[in-house]
Amino acid sequence: MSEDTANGVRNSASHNVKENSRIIRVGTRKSQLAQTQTGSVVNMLKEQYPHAQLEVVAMTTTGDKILDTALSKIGEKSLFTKELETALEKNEVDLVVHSLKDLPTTLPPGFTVGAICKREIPYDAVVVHPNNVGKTLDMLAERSVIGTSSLRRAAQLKRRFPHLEFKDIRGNLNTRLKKLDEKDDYSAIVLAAAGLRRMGWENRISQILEPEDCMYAVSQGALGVEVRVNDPDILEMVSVLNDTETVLRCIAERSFMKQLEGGCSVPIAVHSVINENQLYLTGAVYSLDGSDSLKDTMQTSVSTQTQDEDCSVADVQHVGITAKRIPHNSQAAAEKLGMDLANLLLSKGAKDILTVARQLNDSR
Ligand code: DPM
Repeated sequence: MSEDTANGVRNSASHNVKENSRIIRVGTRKSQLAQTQTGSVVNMLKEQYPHAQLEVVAMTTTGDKILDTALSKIGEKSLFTKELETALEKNEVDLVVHSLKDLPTTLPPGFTVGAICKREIPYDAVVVHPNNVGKTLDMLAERSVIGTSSLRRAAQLKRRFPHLEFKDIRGNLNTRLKKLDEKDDYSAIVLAAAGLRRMGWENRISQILEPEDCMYAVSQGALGVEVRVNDPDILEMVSVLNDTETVLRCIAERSFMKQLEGGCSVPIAVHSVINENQLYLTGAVYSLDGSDSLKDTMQTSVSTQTQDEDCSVADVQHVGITAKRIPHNSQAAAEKLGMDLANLLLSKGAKDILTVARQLNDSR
């Protein structure tokens, strides 16, 4: 008898997946970062399921094609995900690996995030032009131009470093570094440290931005695995990738953003920590120039023990996440924390700040 059978129906369903009677196709975007991220998830799955047959399918998405327009201007939230979801829907692929920060807080019906892997460093990093090696943002000359298309980064950094100017820069990581190094348009650019690390470019980081300088984006640094809601085998299979702390922090952060009705087109930033069973969430909203802002912190109790079995509440979703094995009460508490914090900021006028930011950004 296989050891799976002891765990009942749910696991015997996933028997097919684990014991190589089914080929599992993993969808990814074609960029080097996306392929690296997908490769790391495939390796983690192979470690857990040495007999599984995993195949990577690489695709180009709209977001990869529109390289000249700022992300915040394109409007379409599912820019990097739509083509991959279509493939998922048609059973051409069985799971898709994303940077969780690129996944909208509301997924189209039929899809869910079945796993969130242990978070990489979530902070933003400064990469300087070769002429500025060794410098941090405060050391750069008056009116130096910093490249970023993130409204969130620009708003916070304008506030903190008023001597600097900010200009859009687009393209994948390779393109951005090239634009920085080979021209004299930018003195420095700001990118997610996680992406740089995954690409093996950590040595280009001249400064990691602390939360006082720049708080990170919702889910930054975490990888999410999107699956079909109605594919219990795959859902069960990928659930081994879930990292409890990352799942709870990302649920709280995504819930905060969802309640604020935010996306890429408004400056929203977060910071979260779990310490001795307390989940702390700091969230902020900014005007585009950073002059106006609201920021607050709230906390809730959570349990970070993983559970082998979570049958009773097996497939409950929280902000698009179906995290088997992670204590359900804690997921619900994390989701409530994000909503409560958003409501607190809304009661102080967050809506006005975001509405103005959205209008200004649309008319840029
Ligand atoms: C989103 C933003 C950016 C990406 C907006 C933000 C940055 C856009 C820019 C939602 N997605 O962060 O305020 O700088 O023009 C993206 C990156 C990663 C995932 C690259 C990056 C890698 C890091 C990760 C683009 N999406 O932010 O430098 O896994 O979180």
